[in-house]
Amino acid sequence: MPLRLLHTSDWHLGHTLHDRERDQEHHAFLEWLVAHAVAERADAVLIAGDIFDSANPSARAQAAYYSFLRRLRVALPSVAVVVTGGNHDSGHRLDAPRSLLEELGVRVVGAVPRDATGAIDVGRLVVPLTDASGAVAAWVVAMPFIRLQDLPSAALGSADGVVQAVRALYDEALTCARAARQPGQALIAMGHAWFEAAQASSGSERKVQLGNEAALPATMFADDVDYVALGHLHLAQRVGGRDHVRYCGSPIPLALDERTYTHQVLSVELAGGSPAIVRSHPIPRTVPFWRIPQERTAASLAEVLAELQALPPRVPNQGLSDLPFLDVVVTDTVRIPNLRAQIDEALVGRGAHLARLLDATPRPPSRLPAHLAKDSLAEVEPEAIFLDYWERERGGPPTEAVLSRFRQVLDLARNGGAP
Ligand SMILES: [Mn+2]
Repeated sequence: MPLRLLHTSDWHLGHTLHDRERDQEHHAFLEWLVAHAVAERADAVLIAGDIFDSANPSARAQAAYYSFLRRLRVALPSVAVVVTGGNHDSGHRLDAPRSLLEELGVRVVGAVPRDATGAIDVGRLVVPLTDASGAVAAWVVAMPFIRLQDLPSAALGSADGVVQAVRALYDEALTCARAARQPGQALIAMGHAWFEAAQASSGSERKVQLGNEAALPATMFADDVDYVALGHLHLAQRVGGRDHVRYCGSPIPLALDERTYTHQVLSVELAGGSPAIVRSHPIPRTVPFWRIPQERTAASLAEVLAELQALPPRVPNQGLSDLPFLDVVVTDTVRIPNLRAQIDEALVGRGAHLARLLDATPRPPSRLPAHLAKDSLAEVEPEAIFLDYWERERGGPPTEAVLSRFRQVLDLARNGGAP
């Protein structure tokens, strides 16, 4: 009987995007995930880190996590869940309810586990999975995000040393799993790290110690590892061209630039010895992400305003959390002084929420000396710096009233702030 797994990661419960909460999107995703796990008759759900957006998640974010675990259990009583900690999580916070969650078939490895003597407890990184008949069908190396303090200090001197030490820890855990493994049982690894040649998003993945300069090689997983469920990168992708070494990506866009991603859950079918069959299931997006201009990379203010005015009107009972995220980029020939006000005005009554306004209009070059050495700074008049700044930011000189107010402020500053 094949073993069916669902692979997900990087939920970032509690996330906010440009000050907007994501609770509703997360709620819709978790409801979908329960239904999907039932439809797939999943034997296990693997959650590869970054459950929460922060180490100190809100009560609401924690409630979303725990109520998901319960709903899944009620809907699919035989399902196993394996949760590992990511770089955003507090591993110890995830571990705190570990013994309670184990009663519900949820295995948690939040932080790299240690025994009573303080040594790494490799055995606790290895979790058995049972199939529908109750027999052990797979062994999972449930590796959480590895922090520098988890590694021997001698390894920390170089990126190479860090990579070697991380590999050694994976090797130890894989060796432990291989020792337990019987013929016909699958071997699975989980990880929350940066693997080489992986494609990152521009903003939302925090550069961690295993960043570009210390990426892990996909080849560290030998051919006997049937599937590697990775977290950390928000774009779903294969690693090193291997179909069974995968990032599943985040379930919702965590940055405006991630709007083009196909957010997905991976379903993995393992049948005794044959290669894993991996299928991708797109997650329905409940809140749209729009960018203006839509079809082009650059548009003038007039063109942008025309597109904004063509947006659908706001429906009377549409709350903020229902409104599409809107990313507006203006690329004009001169800087527009009251750009934000013009954009806001065009959006009155439209069914979209301005998340970001970027003025990509090229700034004229500064006329100030390129490098102001410390001893020459005194030679630059504050008013010249102010005029240069104002002109570049606002596209023209300040009015007489603004300039006179600037001179008053400067005078105050020079006279020690006395009125
Ligand atoms: Mn993440």
